[in-house]
Amino acid sequence: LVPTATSSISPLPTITDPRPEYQVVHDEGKRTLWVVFVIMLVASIAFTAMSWSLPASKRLYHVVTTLITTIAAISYFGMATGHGVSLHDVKITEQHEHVPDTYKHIYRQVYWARYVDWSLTTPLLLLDLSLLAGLNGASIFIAIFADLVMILTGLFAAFGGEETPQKWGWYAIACIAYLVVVWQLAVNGRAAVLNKGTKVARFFGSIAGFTFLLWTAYPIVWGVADGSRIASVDDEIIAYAVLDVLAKPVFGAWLLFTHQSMPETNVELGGFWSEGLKGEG
Ligand code: RET
Repeated sequence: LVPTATSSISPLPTITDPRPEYQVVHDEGKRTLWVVFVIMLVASIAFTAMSWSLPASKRLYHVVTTLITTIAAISYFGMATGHGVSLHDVKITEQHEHVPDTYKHIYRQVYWARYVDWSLTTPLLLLDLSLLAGLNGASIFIAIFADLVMILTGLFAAFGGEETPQKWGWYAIACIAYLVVVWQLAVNGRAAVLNKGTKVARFFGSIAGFTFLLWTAYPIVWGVADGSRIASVDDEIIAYAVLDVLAKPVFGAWLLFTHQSMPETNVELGGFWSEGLKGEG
């Protein structure tokens, strides 16, 4: 690379890279986004149908779970049509001997719509699990706010600059917040659910364990795709698609069908939830 006139007087690297690298979505990724949109839509309709014949007081899990898949459907519609995505300018300094350093530019698409989706849906998923466990209000509050810290700092990490502590610093903060979430559910959730009997405790152990494994895969995918850019944008879309389908429609169907056949999972919220609503009794 040939140094420019300005770079010889400036101590900073100059942008001389004439051909930046573009890491963007292709047909495969776009198709995947549409497929997941349809899956989320169908799941939302199915979960709504499942709640139809139930009294309002028994619809709590249905309402929360349908909201989760509906928000995901909206987010996937946005991403499939090209919304909720930005071109993140990644600058990497390239050092040269004798000539001034230059910047290498990589432009990678970041789907920030995911973080909007997650900031709404992961608290709702935690609410489902917390209600199932009979977790106390203080623990639910801490879990949900730690979860919001995790998602928002994850968003900052996604737009963090290279060669500064930003990206991996935000990532580390998000991981600590994630540990707080896990702690609330694994320690306080497990203690609370014992009051609901062994059947519910066993079910909570399985579905919370499934959730823990899935959720832990997200920061791994993030590290490989957004963090180190080893995975292409299409591969990233496919990886999150698989995880999202498992974490929302599959999780939701498992919860709602089990709830149907296990009355011990009922949540009593009394008048706060359903007083005055039709369909009681
Ligand atoms: C990020 C990156 C920063 C570190 C951590 C993360 C965790 C994300 C998680 C997301 C879960 C999403 C779900 C979506 C619903 O379908 C933000 C990726 C820890 C746990 C369950």
